[in-house]
This record gives sequence, structure tokens and C-alpha cells, in this order.
Amino acid sequence: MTMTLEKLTSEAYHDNLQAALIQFDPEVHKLIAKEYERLQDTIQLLAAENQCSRAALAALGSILQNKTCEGFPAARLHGGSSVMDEVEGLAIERAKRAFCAKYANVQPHSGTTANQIVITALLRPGDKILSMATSHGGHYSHGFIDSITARFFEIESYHVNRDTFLLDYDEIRKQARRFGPKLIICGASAYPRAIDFAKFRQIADEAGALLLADISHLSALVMGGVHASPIDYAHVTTTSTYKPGGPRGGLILSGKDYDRRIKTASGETQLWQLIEKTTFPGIQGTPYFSNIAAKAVFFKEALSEEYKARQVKVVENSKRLASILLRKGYNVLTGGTDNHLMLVNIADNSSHLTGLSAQQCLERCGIVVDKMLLPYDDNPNGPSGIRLGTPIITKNGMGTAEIDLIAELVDTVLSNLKSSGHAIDQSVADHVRGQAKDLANEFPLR
Ligand code: DSN
Repeated sequence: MTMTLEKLTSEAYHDNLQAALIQFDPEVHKLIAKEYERLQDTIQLLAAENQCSRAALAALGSILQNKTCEGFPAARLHGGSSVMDEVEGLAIERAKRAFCAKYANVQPHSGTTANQIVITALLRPGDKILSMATSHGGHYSHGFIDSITARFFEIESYHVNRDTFLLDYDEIRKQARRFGPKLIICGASAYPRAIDFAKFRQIADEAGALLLADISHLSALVMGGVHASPIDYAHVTTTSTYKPGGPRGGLILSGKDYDRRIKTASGETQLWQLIEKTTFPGIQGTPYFSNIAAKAVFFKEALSEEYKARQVKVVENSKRLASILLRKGYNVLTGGTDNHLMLVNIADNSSHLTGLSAQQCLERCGIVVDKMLLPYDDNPNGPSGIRLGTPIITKNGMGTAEIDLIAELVDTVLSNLKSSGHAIDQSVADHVRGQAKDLANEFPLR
């Protein structure tokens, strides 16, 4: 007896993913739907988030996630890896083009892991790192006291100037000469002004140090041409891939120094080779191939004119929001912004107000921001600031008119917070929440 089996195509298999989830686990499906509604009904003023495209989400939810395959293209430990080699090769080639880099490693599971790989590759335990203080905007993985970086390396922090809240390159230069770091890390999670990567490279060269630029917060702007690129200044550049609008994950890049010879315990090797060896088998096992495929999709998006134009708009929106808040009398640190984010001192001279109370009240009113410790923040009640960012609202199509309304709504909440301390009147909350929802609903998630 012969039986004809209908072959399930990849398209049919992947098309039914949501249906499979609804059928098997409605509980999880409902939570995903709930999160979608939360996002769609509120204004996301987050600087450290973005929105991955539906095309990249489709790659994330694909069978590529099943493949166990350690190593790098054409040098794998496992059988059946040829398609993964093509996926990873495509992501690498597009990442190099998007950043004008000579080397790209798309395997890191996150921005933090990318930093850990680079730091472990370049340094021996006990070596010195000079990096930006976490409390002044640096990232935890750059050497925060509880991070693995601080456990194995000697960290000294540089700071922003107490009066201007700007990086003081002369001070950093002096500090580098005195401290003698083997690695300097630049790049920040909460710094609203442009970073001068060329100056950092001069400082590193004078101190005999290597330079790592972590541009997680700036990589979208770098790809969009609205912030200077560190690729040929830093010896190595890292970024997370979700902040510029791709899938969760990390990326390591290098420009003209990619094949520089680096001394190791057993001789000398090229920089990129050292990074690959430290990625696998050093720190990670199998790369997440569904994420790598989604990174490839995202880099294709980032190479488009639409993406580049959007980054110009992200900065325009950010500058406009900052300038309206300044005009309304808010203490926007450094007097504005050059990038996608701004820092606002909520407590200012009244320490009963905190960034946390502002974050919570804004969220009750449908506006989502991050509380933020500010440089030299000594508010006994908690962080004094909030960080606002424009990548998500810009991605969803908001522009000048919407920024003006958002500034009004933020001001309504914060000025009521000022007069009433930690709470906000229910009537104000209901009014602002309704307006925020109407505005957000006009701009469906993209
Ligand atoms: N970089 C952190 C932030 O900016 O919130 C997230 O890792």
C-alpha cells in the first residue's frame, strides 16, 4: 500500500506559530497580548529600548533556534552547519557594511557579553581599566563594583565635570597618564552629549592603552550618520543590537586595528582572532542562530535610507523635547541634548521629590520613562533624575506636533508632582492617561 504524505513547507510551518501558541498555551499567549496592549496604549519615552521589526521578529521565531553549532563559519564543531554558516556570513557582511567596519562578530548574546568578551580577550586578570563611573552614566559591565569586570580587573572611574556635567577630556588625559590603564572604555548609558572618540584615542595612545568604545546607546545614530563613528578610532567597538532597533543580542566590531598584533601568554595573535577565541570557547557556546538571522534582517533595515532618515528625526525629536522642557523651567542636564536622550533633574532643590516618584506618576499617566541616578547625586531619598528618549516614538512615526503634546503631558504630570509630593491627583492621572492613550493609538506599533 502506498501513502501520499503532504510535505509541510517552511512557509506553512512558520505561519502557524501564533496559532500553535494560542492552542497549546493560551496563558502565555494572553501575557504577550497584554504586553502588546500596554505598549500600544502608552507613550514609551525610553532611551534604552527600541522596536524590532516584524520581519526580524519572524526570524527570531524560526527553526534556526534549534541548531546546536559551536565555532565560526567554516570551522564548526557540529554536523549540519552549512546553512548556519550562510546565516552568520550574511549577518557579518551586512554588519560590516552598516558600520563601515573591517571585522564583525555577530555571536555575542548581549551588549554586556560583548564587553566581557572584549575585556577578557585584551586583558589579563589584575590589569587596569579606566572607564566612566556607573553613577555618571557608564555601563555596569564597564566596571561597576558588583560586576564581573570589577572582580577580575583593577578599575578606576572617570567622571563628568561637576559644573557642566560634560566629559572633561583634559582630566581624563591626566588620569590616564597617572593610572596607566591597559584599557580605556568610552561610551555611556546616560550621557546626552556627543562623545569625541578621536580624543579618546589620543588619550589611549598617550597612555599606551587600548580603547574600547561601547556604543550601545549610539549605534543607531552612528549607522544613521548623525553621530561620529568610533570604528577607526577605537581598537574595538561593541554594541547591543536591540537598542538600535534589532533583536536582543550583541555585536563586536573593529576598523583599521582589526588585525593588530596583540601579545598573549603564549605569543602573539591578531586582535580579531583573539576576540573569536575568547567568544568561543572562551565565554559562549552555541550562538543563538535565530537571533543572528534577526540581526541580519536588522542590518539590512539599517542600511536603508528610511532607517538613516529616522535617526535624524530621533535626534530632532529629542532636541525639541529637551528645549520645550528647558523653556518650561526644568533642569535638563547640560542644557539639552545632542542625541536620543536627555536627563532631567526632578528633585532639583526639593529633595522630597525623586526620579522614582516621577517615574511612577508618569507611568500611572501612561508615559513610561526611567528613573536615573545623576552625576554627583546626593539626594538621600533616591535618584534625582529621569531619563527620556525618543527612539520608540519616532519609530512609530511621531514628529513635531506629537512632541509638543508629549511635552505638555509630561509637564502636567511633573508640575502636579511638584505641588503634591509623591502622589498625583486621580483626576489629573485619568486626564493625562486618556490623552496619552489617544496619542499612542494614533501611531500603531511598527
Ligand atoms: N544600558 C542600560 C540602560 O541604558 O538602561 C541597559 O543595559
